[in-house]
Amino acid sequence: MEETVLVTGAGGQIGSELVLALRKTYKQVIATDLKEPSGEMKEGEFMRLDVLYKNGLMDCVKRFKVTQIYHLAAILSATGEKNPELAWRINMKGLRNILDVCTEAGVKKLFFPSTMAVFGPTTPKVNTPQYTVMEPNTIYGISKQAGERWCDWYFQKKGLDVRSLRYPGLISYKTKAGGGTTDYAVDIFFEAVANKKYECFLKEDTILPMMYMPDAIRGTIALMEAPAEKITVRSGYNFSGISFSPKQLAEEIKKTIPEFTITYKPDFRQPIADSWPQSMDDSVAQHDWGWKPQYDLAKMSKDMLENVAKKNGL
Ligand code: VAH
Repeated sequence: MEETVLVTGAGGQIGSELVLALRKTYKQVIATDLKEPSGEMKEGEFMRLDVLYKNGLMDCVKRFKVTQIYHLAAILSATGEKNPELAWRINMKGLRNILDVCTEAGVKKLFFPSTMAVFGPTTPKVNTPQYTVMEPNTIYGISKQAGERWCDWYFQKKGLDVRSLRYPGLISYKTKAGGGTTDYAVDIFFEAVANKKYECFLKEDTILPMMYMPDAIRGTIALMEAPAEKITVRSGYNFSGISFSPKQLAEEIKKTIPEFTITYKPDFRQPIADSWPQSMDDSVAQHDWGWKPQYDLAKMSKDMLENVAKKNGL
């Protein structure tokens, strides 16, 4: 049967690259978002879609005979702390609408983006296990932890083939990150190339799990295309790439831009970062569906600087 893929939140940091990657494999990939598309996504199928409007979602799924959904629409950690009600509504009601449309319309597979933010200050910080204490203290993390529980329930009780990854901070140059606590690791490259300096909103020794977007996109599609019998986790797989601090990242950038300087001015995002792991153990993902990252800190930094420079016409 012909596969038709629907992506919500397609204009975001992950969505804008995931749509392009999926269009290399699938003939019909419908990119949807609340805001109009930009860049390369203008060329393909796009629909304005509000995940809070269930009837519109159902109409779209039935009209295009959607067989898979990647549900990326969400409010991230920093924005969520400023707008708790909005974050809870979009992250929870939006997900419930998606889960119900999938089961009522017979969508075969669903991807749900979870996050390392489902862990909290009482979670072991180094090599955080797949199964451990989870007491998130951000609305974003609480909503994603509840989302994981809903996804597992829809799998157990309704047989929905839903799959999920606990993303670390994602680094990309095609679309800037929006509203996250890990955004410094994206902004620093653009500032380094444009201005040779950056004021970081986290402390220099704040180690966080991160991943280069090409690894994240490849792993996401690999998970969705793995045989169902290999999937043992229906809440969210720990998913990790590289762990580093702002100081370590700045040192790596200086290898290419020796005159680069960094200053530190921690803001409201510091306590959010302090509540998260420093590294995650993703051995279950490695075992179940063969996950293995390809980018380390040096390779990612080099690729980012080259591509940000190209974007700046340098
Ligand atoms: C954020 N980039 O900072 C997101 C991510 C784990 C962090 O989910 O909120």
